[in-house]
Amino acid sequence: MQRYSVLSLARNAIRHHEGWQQAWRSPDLKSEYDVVVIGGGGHGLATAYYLAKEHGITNVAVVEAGWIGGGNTGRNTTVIRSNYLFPQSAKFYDFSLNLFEDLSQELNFNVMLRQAGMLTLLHSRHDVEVMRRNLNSMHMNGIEADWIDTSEVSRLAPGLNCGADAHYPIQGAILQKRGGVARHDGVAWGYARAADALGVDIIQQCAVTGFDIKNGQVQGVQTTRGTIKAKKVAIAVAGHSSVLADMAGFRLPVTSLALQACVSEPLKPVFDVTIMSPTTGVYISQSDKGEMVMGGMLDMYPSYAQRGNIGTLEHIIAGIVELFPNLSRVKLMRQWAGIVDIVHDSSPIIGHTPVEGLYINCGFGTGGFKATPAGGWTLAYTVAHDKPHKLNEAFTLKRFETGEFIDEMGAAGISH
Ligand code: FAD
Ligand code: PYC
Repeated sequence: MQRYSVLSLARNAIRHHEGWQQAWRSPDLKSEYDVVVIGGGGHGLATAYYLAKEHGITNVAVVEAGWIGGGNTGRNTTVIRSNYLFPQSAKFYDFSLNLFEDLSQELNFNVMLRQAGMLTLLHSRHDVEVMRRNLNSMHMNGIEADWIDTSEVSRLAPGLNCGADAHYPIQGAILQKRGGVARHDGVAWGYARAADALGVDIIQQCAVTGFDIKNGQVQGVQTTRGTIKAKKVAIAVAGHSSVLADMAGFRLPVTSLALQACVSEPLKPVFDVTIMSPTTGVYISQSDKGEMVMGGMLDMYPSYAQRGNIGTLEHIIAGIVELFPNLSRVKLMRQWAGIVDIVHDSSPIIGHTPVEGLYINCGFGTGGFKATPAGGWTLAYTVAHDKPHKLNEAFTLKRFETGEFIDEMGAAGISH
């Protein structure tokens, strides 16, 4: 564990910040591991951490094509919540939220969790009726969430146009008090440092280019830095899942699409809740730095280009200004996109693949940041025991044979 005093901060500043001890090693790649995890995003790093911590499997490599957290983990808008519709999802996402609540202590790394609440705005009688039903299911699934009226919405979100003159007048909202945000880089770095301390090798700038498969059983992976032997391989590459599946000779029910987001210039604190408006298709939160963090719908054509088109960005801004007219005078500072892996029932896939010894975590689409701890935890369990845990047994590829879909389109936040 590293602790830094004010003195050591000053010393490192004088050294132009060149003397810092690295938070994780840059080890040489070994020729063989017990498990190779492909993808150094939050899910891959969490998988490696829980393999080591929960199952004692420490001879593990995480191989990352770029830099850790450089994919969707570092591009998302950090919303965390568990207000899903079906019992399987509610259990899974609430387990993740529970893990998030202890994560800073668990990893000894501040992931800056802020549980100021998550508001889902209701703009019509239809929204109200649908969300009342959803609220009942949440309660039946043990998820705490409340109906709040427009005056309470207005108190929690100063600047939000709650008047009758709004294009889509606000009729109330659902509030999940335990919802909120966490620092996405912190989650990746925290898992990386803790996994490294348990002996996991984190190998950056190492892309997997193929699989060695014999008699239907994985033997290892080919990478841009050579071949690695491993009897167990776990894929956690989000928007590139179909590419990896293709390398291993099977197909996934996944489409890759760009999802974009943007931030404004920093402002003084305005509100601390996260606000989602399914009717206008946009959401907003204010970061600890003061920027308004905003996003909306997917760019609706398949792509691997990590940028979005201007039409979708305009849609996001129009929706935000509709909700917060005062923000029309605020400058937009940055825009970016990530490639998300969309499954048509808006639920993830965590489990076996048709290749023995090859496992996958994908399909989280627009909403997998909140699932980082649970995604890693359940994938690690599945790899270690060669069978899914109760929490992910409904989320395997089997449901595409049996038709037991878990349609979370309405609860996926940004619908997909
Ligand atoms: P990633 O972080 O993408 O990691 C996968 C890694 O695999 C990448 O680093 C990539 O370089 C690597 N990789 C790919 N191919 C290879 C290869 N051949 N060899 C080696 N490595 C490879 N979710 C929420 O819950 N809340 C939100 O508010 C939210 N907002 C979002 C906003 C945006 C703009 C975007 C794009 C996504 C958002 N999401 C949100 C979704 C969330 O970001 C993802 O579901 C989640 O981060 C996926 O994590 P991951 O670790 O699976 O993938
Ligand atoms: O899943 O809550 C979510 C989300 C918010 C913004 C993008 N995804």
